[in-house]
Amino acid sequence: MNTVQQSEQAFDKKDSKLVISHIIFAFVALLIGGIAGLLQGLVRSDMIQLPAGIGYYQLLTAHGVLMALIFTTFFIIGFLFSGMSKTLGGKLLPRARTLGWLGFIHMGFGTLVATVMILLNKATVLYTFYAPMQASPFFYFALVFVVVGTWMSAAGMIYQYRYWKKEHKGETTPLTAYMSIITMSLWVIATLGVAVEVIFQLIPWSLGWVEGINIMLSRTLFWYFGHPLVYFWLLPAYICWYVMIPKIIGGKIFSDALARLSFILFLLFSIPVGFHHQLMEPGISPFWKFLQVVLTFLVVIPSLMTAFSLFASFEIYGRSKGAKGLFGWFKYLPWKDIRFFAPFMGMLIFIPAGAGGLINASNQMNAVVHNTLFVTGHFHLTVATSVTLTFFGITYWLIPAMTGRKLTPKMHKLGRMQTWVWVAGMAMMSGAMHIVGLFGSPRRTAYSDYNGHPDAAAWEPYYIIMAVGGTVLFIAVLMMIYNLYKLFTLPKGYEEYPIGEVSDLAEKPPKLFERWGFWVSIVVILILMAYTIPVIDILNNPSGGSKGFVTW
Ligand code: HAS
Repeated sequence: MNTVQQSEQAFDKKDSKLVISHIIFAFVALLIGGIAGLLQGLVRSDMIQLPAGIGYYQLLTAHGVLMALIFTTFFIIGFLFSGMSKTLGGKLLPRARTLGWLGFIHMGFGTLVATVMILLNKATVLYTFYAPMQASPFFYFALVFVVVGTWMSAAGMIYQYRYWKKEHKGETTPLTAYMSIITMSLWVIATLGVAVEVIFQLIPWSLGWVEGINIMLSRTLFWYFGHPLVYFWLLPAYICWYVMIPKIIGGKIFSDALARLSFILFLLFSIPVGFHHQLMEPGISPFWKFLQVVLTFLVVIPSLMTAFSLFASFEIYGRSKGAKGLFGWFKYLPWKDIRFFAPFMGMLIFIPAGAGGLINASNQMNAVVHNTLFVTGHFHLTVATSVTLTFFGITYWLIPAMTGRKLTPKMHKLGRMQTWVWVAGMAMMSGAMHIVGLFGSPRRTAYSDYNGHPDAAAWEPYYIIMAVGGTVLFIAVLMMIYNLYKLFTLPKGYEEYPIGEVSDLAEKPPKLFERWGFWVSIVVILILMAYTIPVIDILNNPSGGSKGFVTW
């Protein structure tokens, strides 16, 4: 079946239900996380005081967990299931769908328990849940449910993929499905680290079965997971940029092989780089930090390839319409189409966002920005703008495609307004965070005037801009929730699930790209190279172990 025929079929009803449930759950998390974000922004700038019984760090934990971990994961899994269904046979196999539902139930249950624990103030450990801050064991059990749920969903997708491969011997896997499998493989390999941390360190320690916890080991295991986590967020956005955007603008995918290669490079290089989050920590020798920084710069390459490919798709399309000059193609892009506009703003903002990442990754500059609001500014541009705006852009066609409805010009307009408000709010908030971070203002702290210190006084105007930006962003969250509701009330009709076709000039991807054994072996070798000796060092020089602290 070719890609054009696929996109003209209505979506399978049972699959729609699975996908929509994930998306709605994601947006509920976004709304609650958004409320926490608004309040914490206002507290941080000293504009409001929280009522007794609600703590700043409690809000910060709710915000981080619900936005960064839950909104993203539910959205991604729903979106990837939709792509697997669309491009691998037109519907999910019953077993794949069942695994998807089991995953959803586990993740949902884990999320509810974790949220209750945060609301009860028994898990105010922020979204990175760093030891020695110690949450209730229920919080850690809840995390296990979430992660095990994602593994079930991954198993469902892999099952669908393997079945399709058996039925289509020798055929190249459709690009969307191929990218989804890489995204989920990256996730499964990465979550092994945090699973070891939670099951073998945090749970026994929070239950009081062991007295001390090896902090260095727990942080190293966390960041082994924590960095590929950011690419787990990014890759689904890249699926949209590589596969859907060319179709939406009326062009073609520049190169299928280049797209696949960039995803393989993410799989290889996104995991053995966690130390770039620990550059300022003692206990890891500079050589291993250096090695992981080199690998960090290698993981930038697939993003540069993506930028190249996107520019090429835009330019080839524009020129086919008669565009002249270096940037003449720009005006041929469908600016009024929200399916394009929101992800495009995400791409545009990914340029400064990525540049910030390069600053963070450079050892000497990391010493300036680490643990400051600069880093908070960085991840609000990357995950909270480039990725999130792309997810919003996907939502605008995904919901109508799932529910048999048609986007209207009014909906496109509402979407564009929402996007502008988000961009304006983020420009203020993240811009101020970047600047005040360079002035030394720390991240992860409530408001303090540091006993009237003049340096801290100079930060105050930026806090106000952050709070105003955060309020504008909250309005944008409400607008998005309203738009989501409107998407379910659109007139009945047909909205395509946009799957781009590959340019006629592009070469076929080599068969080697689907030799999973080969690629996973390289991943394992790279992980062993980057981590074996440092982990042995950490185990050989245990810090004595720390007892748990409840600092809130
Ligand atoms: Fe990062 C910290 C380094 C990318 C998220 N990062 C974080 C944290 C988060 C995060 C959440 O090395 C905080 C964790 C915590 O709580 O402590 N990051 C990088 C590097 C990259 C990078 C090198 N980060 C991301 C992405 C994220 C994300 C993506 C989420 C989705 N980051 C770091 C480091 C730290 C860090 C350190 C630790 C800091 C510390 O000290 O704590 C790179 O992957 C970035 C490469 C990107 C590019 C941009 C390519 C541009 C493209 C757009 C093209 C545009 C077009 C449209 C075509 C090189 C693809 C243009 C059209 C026109 C008309 C102009």
